[in-house]
This record gives sequence, structure tokens and C-alpha cells, in this order.
Amino acid sequence: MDVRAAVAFEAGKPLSIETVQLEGPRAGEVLVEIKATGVCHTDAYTLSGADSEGKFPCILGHEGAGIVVDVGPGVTSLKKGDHVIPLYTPECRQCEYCLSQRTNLCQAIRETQGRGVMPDGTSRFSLNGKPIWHYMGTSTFANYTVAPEIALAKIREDAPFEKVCYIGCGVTTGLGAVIWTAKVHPGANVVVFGLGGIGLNVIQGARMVGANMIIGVDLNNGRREMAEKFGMTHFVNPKEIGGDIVPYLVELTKGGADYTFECIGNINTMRQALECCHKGWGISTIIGVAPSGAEISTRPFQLVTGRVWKGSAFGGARGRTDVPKIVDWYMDGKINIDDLITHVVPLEQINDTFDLMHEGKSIRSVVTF
Ligand code: NAD
Ligand code: AHE
Ligand code: ZN
Repeated sequence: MDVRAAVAFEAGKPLSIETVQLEGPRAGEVLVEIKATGVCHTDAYTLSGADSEGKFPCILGHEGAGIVVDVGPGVTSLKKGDHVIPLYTPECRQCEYCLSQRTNLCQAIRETQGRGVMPDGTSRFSLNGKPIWHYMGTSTFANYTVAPEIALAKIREDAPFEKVCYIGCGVTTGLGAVIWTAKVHPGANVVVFGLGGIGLNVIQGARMVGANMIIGVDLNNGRREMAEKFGMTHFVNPKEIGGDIVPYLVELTKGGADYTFECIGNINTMRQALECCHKGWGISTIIGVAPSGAEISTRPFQLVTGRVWKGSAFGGARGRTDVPKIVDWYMDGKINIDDLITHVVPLEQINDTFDLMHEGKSIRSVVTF
């Protein structure tokens, strides 16, 4: 079938709106009509060429929501008409990782996903007879996509696509890192580095679990108002404190933070986030994605003296199990998504959303089809 998609032909170039061909779903796969998709910094990261798994030409996008249009042979958990959120972290419930109950990193299809193909090793998208590669198993910058059954969370039908698409990445990543990865406790002091689409959801999660101080760090003073609305108690702009931010934050928290979160993707702020943790017990969680080849460093003494460095992918959420619950939280008014979606545009304007992100003018942009 013909599909309208924003194609990334080359790293560092704007996306191009094209009519491409999409094959129907094969065994274990599902055809989804994408109704809305958010634009995450990770899409910009891969488009920039810094992603070692970036493969061009491809159809980016991993924060979508839509409706099942057709199912391939053997699909049992979904049917035509179901509302779904595609999952870049699938949940097969059968692999060693899923069965361990110690991680959300299902590995059932990770290898083919990283190569931009479906689990059978081929792409469903093509243009003029040449393959266009999938991205993160989701490729939501298209009005139709094909995804494996295990990479789709079935959600309630009264949830608005243009809002809950954000649960496909940013909302779940931020809330989940607080709840499932770091397990922030009530009364804790928390520092969040980077107050964008992810960091503001970390702030929202920290408030939900009853954190005490919620300190936001960002170079953009324009983030302050929104972060305060979501629960930030103190704002720090590193450019305005006239010195090293680590001792500043240790002093502010009277000994160091119980939990910190890096939501930027910068190896210097990753180090700062670890080192401003409390001696003996502070836990720093890396969420930001740093460029291929980048390495983090600190004095091992920081770890010897009890600080813990962790990482979180998709907030530690098990997508098919947890995403429908987060949709319920939104529908029940327990979490705020609406205020974070600052821009809604048609597919033709998708390149503007990358400009808005780089200029620090948007929190989340959503493309509707
Ligand atoms: P964003 O662009 O919306 O937000 C980034 C924020 O960081 C901005 O507010 C910016 O002003 C701030 N910032 C940039 N450099 C800074 C610095 N040196 N000091 C302080 N603040 C600085 O991005 P996002 O969509 O929120 O994504 C954030 C990061 O998280 C990206 O690296 C993205 O790839 C990653 N990410 C990871 C996961 C995961 O599962 N681990 C999921 C989603 C996104
Ligand atoms: N291909 C990248 C990996 C980037 C990365 O770490 N991705 C996160 C999700 S970011 C969503 O916005 C993730 O889920 N990681 C776990 C995994 O298995 O990829 C690179 O740098 O190579
Ligand atoms: Zn993302």
C-alpha cells in the first residue's frame, strides 16, 4: 500500500515527505494506522549521525499511537480496531530477560530491530523498489507502519492519540526511571539534569512519589516556569552560579542528593550527576543518550564511597503490561501530559519540530496524521 512518510535519506539532512510502499504484515506482525507521534530528542540524535545503529534511508519515530488495521498469521493478542502504542522496548514474556523479572530489556527481537529490519530480517518499507529501513521497530513518522505483535501495547479506546502517543517514550521514560529504576522514596532529595521532554516527566514522577527537594538543572531559563508547575522546588542554571555545580548542589541538598537523573545525553553532566549524589547511598540514573563512542568517567572513589551509577531505558517499564496503566493514570487525571505538548503540527511540518527542539522552544512536539 501507499504510505505517507517522513524519510530520513541521510544523516544531518532534513526529512523528506514521500509516498513510500508498505507491505502487509507477515507472521507475528501487525499493520497499524499511526494517528499521532511525538518527536523525541533520540530521533534528532539518530538523524544527526551520532547513533552507531543509525541506518539510512529510514523512517524515524518511536513515540506513536494508532489503530490496528490488519494482523498477520499467528497474531492472537490483537485484532483489527484495537488501539495501540508501539513499543521500542517490546515485551515477549518468554525470553530469558522477560522471565528474569529483573529487567525490562526484552531481547527477543533486539538484534533485528537494531539493524532496521523486522524479525525475519527484511523491511516492509520500500521506495522505487529499494528498501527503506525501520527504526527502533516502530517507524512512527508514517501514517501506517508494521510492528511485531510483541512490540505493541493495547490501550483503552477513549484515550486521545495526540496526547497518549507521548507515553510511547517520554512520559514512561521519565516517570518510570523514578518509580521502577531508581525507586525514589518519599522525602528524598532529587536533582534532575535537563528539563526537556524527559526531565520534566522525571520531575512529575518525583512529585508523585513524594520527594522533598526536587532540584532542576538547565541552561535554559525558559524551562523554569513549566518545571515549577510540575513540582520542581529549586532551579539551578549552571551558567549563573559562578562556580562548580557539584559543590553547589551538595551544599544545597546538605550533603548530596539521594537520587539524581541525567536527562541530557552529555558525559560532563553525567559525571556531575553522579558526583553530587550523597556519600554512602546516592543513586544517579543515566537516561540521556550520549554519542556513539563517548565514554563516562569519574574517580572510582566516588563509587567506593557508596554512590551508585545506574542507567534506565524506557523507564524500566514492561511495555505491554505498564503502558496501558500509564494511559489510565493520564485518563484518571493522575499525570499531566497536555501542558508538555507545546506544538502540534501536520506531517508536512515535521522538520520545524526539530528546529523548535534545537532552539529550546518546544517541550514536546506532536505530529498528527
Ligand atoms: P530535550 O531536548 O527535550 O531536553 C534536553 C534538555 O537539556 C533541554 O531543556 C536543554 O536546555 C537541556 N540541556 C542541554 N545541555 C545542557 C547542559 N549542558 N546543562 C544543563 N542542561 C542542558 O530532550 P529529551 O527529549 O528530554 O531527551 C533527553 C535525553 O534523553 C536525550 O539524550 C534523549 O536521547 C534521551 N532519552 C533517553 C531515553 C531512555 O530510554 N534512556 C528515552 C528518551 C530519551
Ligand atoms: N542506538 C543507540 C541506543 C540509544 C539508546 O540507548 N536508546 C534507548 C532508548 S532512547 C528512546 O528515546 C534504549 O532503549 N536503549 C536500550 C537499547 O536496547 O537500545 C546507540 O547509541 O547505539
Ligand atoms: Zn524517545
